[in-house]
Amino acid sequence: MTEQMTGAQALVRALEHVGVDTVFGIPGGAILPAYDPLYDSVKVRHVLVRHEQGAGHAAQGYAQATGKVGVCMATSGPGATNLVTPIADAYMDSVPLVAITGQVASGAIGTDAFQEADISGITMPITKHNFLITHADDIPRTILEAFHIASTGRPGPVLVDISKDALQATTTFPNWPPAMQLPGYRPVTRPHSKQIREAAKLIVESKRPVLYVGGGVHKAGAAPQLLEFAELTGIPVVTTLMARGTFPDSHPQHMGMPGMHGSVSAVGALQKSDLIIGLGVRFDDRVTGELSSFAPFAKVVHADIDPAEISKNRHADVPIVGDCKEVIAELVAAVRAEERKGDYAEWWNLLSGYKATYPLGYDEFEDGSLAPQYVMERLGAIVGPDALYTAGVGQHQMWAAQFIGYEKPGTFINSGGAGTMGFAVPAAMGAKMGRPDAVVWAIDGDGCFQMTNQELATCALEGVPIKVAVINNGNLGMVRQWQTLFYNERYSNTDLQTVRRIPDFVKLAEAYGCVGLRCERPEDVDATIKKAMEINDVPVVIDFVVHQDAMVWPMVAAGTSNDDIKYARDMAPVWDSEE
Ligand SMILES: Cc1cc2nc3c(=O)[nH]c(=O)nc-3n(C[C@H](O)[C@H](O)[C@H](O)COP(=O)(O)OP(=O)(O)OC[C@H]3O[C@@H](n4cnc5c(N)ncnc54)[C@H](O)[C@@H]3O)c2cc1C
Ligand SMILES: Cc1ncc(C[n+]2csc(CCOP(=O)(O)OP(=O)(O)O)c2C)c(N)n1
Repeated sequence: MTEQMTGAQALVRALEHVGVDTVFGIPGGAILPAYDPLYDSVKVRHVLVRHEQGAGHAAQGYAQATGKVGVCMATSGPGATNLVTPIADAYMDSVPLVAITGQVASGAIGTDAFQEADISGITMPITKHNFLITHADDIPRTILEAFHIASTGRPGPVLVDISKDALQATTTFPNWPPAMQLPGYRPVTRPHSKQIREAAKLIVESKRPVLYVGGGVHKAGAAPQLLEFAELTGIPVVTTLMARGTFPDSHPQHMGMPGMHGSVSAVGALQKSDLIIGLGVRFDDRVTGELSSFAPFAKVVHADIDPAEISKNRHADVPIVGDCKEVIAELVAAVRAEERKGDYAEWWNLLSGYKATYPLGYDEFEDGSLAPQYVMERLGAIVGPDALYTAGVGQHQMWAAQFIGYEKPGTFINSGGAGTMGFAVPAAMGAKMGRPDAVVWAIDGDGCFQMTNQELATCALEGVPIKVAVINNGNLGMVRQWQTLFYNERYSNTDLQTVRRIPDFVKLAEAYGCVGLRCERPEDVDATIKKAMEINDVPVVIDFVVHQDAMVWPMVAAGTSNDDIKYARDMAPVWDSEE
């Protein structure tokens, strides 16, 4: 049955039809018509955030915790431009997001009207697709299309910009679902069988294969298929920052995370391999290091749902376009069908040697101050593998990747491609709203925390009891680390002075209606984490005051070869690049 209503009412009705239960946003003039029917919706909960950037990251956290599309909303002009960072972040990390923005009335577009910004133009290069709607009749179909595009194929952000007059005009709500008009959009999910057979042949013939596993494997929901494939073949596995937990850290075939701050065994597994089987990975520069010297002996099988990724950075000898769940399931069948079996004994000798000789580790401080890596280890041990962890960007993010220990897919949610400081707190809020049953920890730096901590007010008011571990080293630590290593210890503008307790994070937490705790000594870490775990009615912030000189190791310096990986400062090269 068709029904007459305003464009704004049609928008809310369409959101209900596509299954939206949570929208993060802030109202303003151009989007105001939409907020009126939103007020009446019993299906859609609108969460009033404190900054639109928080709305975008919360929607990302929600999306990554639930596998559904995250939704954020803002008004025109500055409201919309405040969403640009999370939209770019979602684009880089392939997060399904729909951002809905109000636009000035269609007749005023292009006149520098009050709060006008060409947000569809601005976000053109950072969205999977975007729409500008100026007719109310187009709203329901476009919403359906936006959700379809965001969530299928390679997931990504879609912007829907709606002029104020379209929201106010009268329209007829169509029978649901309306027909989508996306003739050119047909993501390929089934891999080509010839390519699969070719890959299986290379796998059994190779002597030094490695499974290079990325965010696409988790997005495909293919962790069980990956486990079966890895155990069937006995091939070592590395998981990128975006795939932590997709293969259990505790599994004996897991070599760890590759890349700039990866483990020696994972970097070595790629660098020394004769066959890289890349599954849902981007051959990102943080992983390859200097591209021309990356994995010089390896042939490459590369499977990705987005054909544009294949051979983008590294030539693929066997390109496979498809969904990783189907790709891996078919690889399992194809390897089983091969009469031969790979012999990787010598390869395992080499990699086991790397693993035993160069485990992840860190130095304690003689003055008894806290090592941040120890905090991560204890968090992982006490909180356990069922929790969701988000992270900001910097040293704490890398330590969280290295030392917590992930056993389950999707349990580590962070900003990989864009590296957006301020991601952790709002993403944790969104994750907790999507998965209220889960314990959600935000691991943040003192720099990052000061970018978006205002969402703690939202958490306290909306009853979202996240837990925040601020790794407070008083500095923009990751930048300071680069200054230590590459700028002669000239610490230009990286001292945040939070050691002087400005702001005092405990008092700040209390001002936001949260519980604030402080921990400065190793012997207090367990008790403080346990105390935070016992508080489940309000958000908790722990100010972990750590030593400012802790560094992230191993490290491949930016732009250099993976062959130059340093296990620790002033240590000789790990291997001979000719080997
Ligand atoms: C400070 C800092 C340091 C970093 N250091 C490291 C590091 O040491 N190591 C590291 O690994 N990363 C590091 N990163 C992250 C890095 O920048 C990249 O974000 C990351 O390496 C990319 O991971 P990925 O290759 O798994 O690709 P993702 O960005 O996760 O991309 C996923 C790929 O899978 C594809 N895909 C999506 N869905 C499917 C599907 N259903 N089926 C098949 N394919 C699919 C997509 O098309 C895409 O190509 C760092 C980031 C920061 C901020
Ligand atoms: C929005 C943004 N601005 C600047 C940077 C550059 N940057 C990367 S890490 C970092 C320091 C982060 O400091 P902090 O949050 O204290 O974390 P730490 O590295 O000390 O753990 C900076 C400034 C960034 N990634 N994002």
